[in-house]
Amino acid sequence: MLRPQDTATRETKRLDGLWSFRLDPDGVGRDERWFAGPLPGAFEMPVPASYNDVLPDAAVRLHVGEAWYQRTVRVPHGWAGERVVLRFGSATHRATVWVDDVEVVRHEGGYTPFEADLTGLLAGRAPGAELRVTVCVDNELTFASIPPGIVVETPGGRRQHYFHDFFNYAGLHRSVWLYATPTTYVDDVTVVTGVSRGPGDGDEVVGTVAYDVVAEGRDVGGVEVRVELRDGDGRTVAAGIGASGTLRVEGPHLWAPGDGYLYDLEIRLVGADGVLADVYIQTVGIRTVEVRGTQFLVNGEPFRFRGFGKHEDAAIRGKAHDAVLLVHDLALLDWIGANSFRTSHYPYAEEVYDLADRHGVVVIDEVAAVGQNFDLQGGLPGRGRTFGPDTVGAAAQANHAQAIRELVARDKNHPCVVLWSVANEPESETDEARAYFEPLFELTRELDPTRPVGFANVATAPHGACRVSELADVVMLNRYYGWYVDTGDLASAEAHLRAELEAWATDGKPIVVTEYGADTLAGLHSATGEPWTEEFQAAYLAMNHRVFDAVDAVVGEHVWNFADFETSAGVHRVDGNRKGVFTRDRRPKAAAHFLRERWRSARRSAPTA
Ligand code: GCB
Repeated sequence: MLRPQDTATRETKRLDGLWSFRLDPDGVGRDERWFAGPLPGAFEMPVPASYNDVLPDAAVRLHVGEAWYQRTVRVPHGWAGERVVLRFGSATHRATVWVDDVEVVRHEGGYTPFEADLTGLLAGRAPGAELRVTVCVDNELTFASIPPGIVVETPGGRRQHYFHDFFNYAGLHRSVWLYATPTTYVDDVTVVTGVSRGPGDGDEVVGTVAYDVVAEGRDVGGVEVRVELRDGDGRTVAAGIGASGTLRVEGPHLWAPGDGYLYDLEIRLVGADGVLADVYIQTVGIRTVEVRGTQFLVNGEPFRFRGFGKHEDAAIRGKAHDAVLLVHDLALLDWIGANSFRTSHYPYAEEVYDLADRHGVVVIDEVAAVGQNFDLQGGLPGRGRTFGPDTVGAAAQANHAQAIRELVARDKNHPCVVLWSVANEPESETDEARAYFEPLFELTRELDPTRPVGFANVATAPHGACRVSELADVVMLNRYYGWYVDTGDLASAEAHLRAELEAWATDGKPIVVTEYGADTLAGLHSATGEPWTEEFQAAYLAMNHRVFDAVDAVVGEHVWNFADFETSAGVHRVDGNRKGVFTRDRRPKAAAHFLRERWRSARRSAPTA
């Protein structure tokens, strides 16, 4: 799905700011047709934001069910006769949208964009019409949703339980847009890049950009697709005619970790009379990704992942996309010498990938399939296995497949994305898990044959027991030796971690340790390095690194987590999860300085690895 864009033929209007908002604890809004007029009893709510922590009110924070947003918007006068689209960056976890009294779109899944074409609805209206946009957002998690959850009735009201370790923030977390395109328009583009040596010309490198443009609309039969690839200085380096083709770039400036060089692919639809029907610009990073044996190669060079599992999380804002935090977080990644992160445990805002592209930061892109494991914290004793007809079954699998489709459709053209993660720590040692995941791996490869696919394996499904890892191209392991097991006993932890990694290495695939970490209370110190202290976090990381450095197949280390983050309340969580290397407000703990030493010196010796 393309992004809203301002070009010679397109215009955008962002609908962020204060919307009217109200909860619907009794679920009556639809019957009472709250969309049909000004939202009754509403108060202000900023967009983008999670609604949970904006007000000091437990009823809002812990609300379960539907919540309503509304605002009016004027369609710019100049858009008369254009195709007009309403687009949501996300609505967590599902939404129904009305424009005036008309339902225009429904969407399931809390972390991918969706849109409604309003052109038909606007037909016959005077230019500059005012529209009432109403969104009903539902935060309930069920066995069918991605991620799963269960709602229980308690004396205090309905409560949402879930099996993942981050707070169930909800609302409109990303920008809402109204945008206009011509009625004949570029609907989609896919680019796949390659790098080869020029034929017969020795060492000369040739980049290839295969493109596939989908045009739609009223006069689509009467337009020709023309593309032009421009380098960072605006010079045209290749051009093509036709909806698909392959451009050759002699001596390309490759996109590489630490070197986010981008080209612009300008796509034009041109009518027989030479008139420009539409123009859209797609950024392109020329690079390759490949798994070969135990190596993960970017542009044919071994790449080692150094960085974090992150979260979209901040005080008050919850999971809102926030440009200030985005720029700051990427600057902190650079400061600490990291080259990559995982979008644990859901697709992030599109702006995050844009910046990662431009900064040469490598991304493992994860779908929101987290907590598909009833054995873990918050589990449901006695409920049996996670995957099955009465639990996470066919409906969940269909939603999971759709979430993968939307993820790949959204992020396929980002050079920063090098690996798809189809789940985090699912039950994976059972036949049912295997049957559930096999088609999802196939689907991901079918949608994108160019990137490896993996999932983050949980400690309770070690090598030999896990039935899903053989489907993966890369072994991704979340391991907490020294924290959840061998707590505080780093000598035992080291032996156990090493034994396990050596076992996984026999599979002959690259291993990325996608999580290792220890809860650490900033400011807590101890001369003897007790768990929860800043000294322990650094010693714990050092132990892990000794093991990683001794096992050749380990090609990546992602500390859990970049920053402290909010979770649901629980006896193991003190104001959230404290495994951050930075605090929630992004102050470095002692471990940050320790990591900086290791990662910056690695970067000095291999700037693009
Ligand atoms: C995990 C999960 C992550 C948790 C983390 C922890 O394995 O993947 O979501 O937050 O452990 O801190 O327990």
